[in-house]
Amino acid sequence: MASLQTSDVVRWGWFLPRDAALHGPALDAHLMLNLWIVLGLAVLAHGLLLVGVMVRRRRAKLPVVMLEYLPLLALTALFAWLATKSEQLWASQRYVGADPAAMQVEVTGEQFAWYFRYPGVDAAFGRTKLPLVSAAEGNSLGIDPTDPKGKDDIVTSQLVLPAGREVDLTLRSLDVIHGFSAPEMRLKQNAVPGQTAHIHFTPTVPGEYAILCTQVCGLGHYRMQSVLRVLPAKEFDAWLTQRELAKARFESEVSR
Ligand SMILES: [Cu+2]
Repeated sequence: MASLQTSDVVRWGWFLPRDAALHGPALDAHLMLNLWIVLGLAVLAHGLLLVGVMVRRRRAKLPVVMLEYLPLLALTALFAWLATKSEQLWASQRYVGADPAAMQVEVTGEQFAWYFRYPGVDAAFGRTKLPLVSAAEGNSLGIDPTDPKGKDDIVTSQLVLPAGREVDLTLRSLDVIHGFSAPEMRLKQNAVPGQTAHIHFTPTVPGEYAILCTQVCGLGHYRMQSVLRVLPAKEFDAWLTQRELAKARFESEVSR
């Protein structure tokens, strides 16, 4: 399990973790813009208060338009612009579809674990059925054995991804609402039972990162963690090939 290293705290501070995804800098910049604007407005509000007190003392009268309507209009425009920009950043990972060539990975939350499924060599996920879900029988996701597309599907407990390639995650939940979160990837998206949600991103920096659950999903919520391993492209290809071969061997032994 990746843990927070003292050197990470020294290097990245307590404010934000390191940024290891392509879309991260834009989100961080927008967050900083929001914070600077709020700081600016706080200073301005106190300045106006001071000026207001002084003006009041001199009994000078300013028109109500200058005092109330104009600032209100300016603030409405400012916050509308910030909200629109935030919405565009948010939607670019969800409503704007991923590149058709993006790698597909399915993420499933369950009390209290994350499962990751790769479609295998046929690039298609097999059908799943809830009544077939059985961790004891090695089928935590309920993959239907009668669907040939599912024969080569690979299920892992760690999310392993190649650096520099776009990934399209499909999020599901088997029981309650879970919050899929990878802080260094600037990702956070709920997994809701009965629904699928898509979120796409491109990891850029190889390394090991934490995956958390950000919804209080039950008594074991505190231990609902996993690891995201971002590998250089060649290492990832080797990892995937090894997994695919192991899966093919397993399937041929089962069918014997
Ligand atoms: Cu959870």
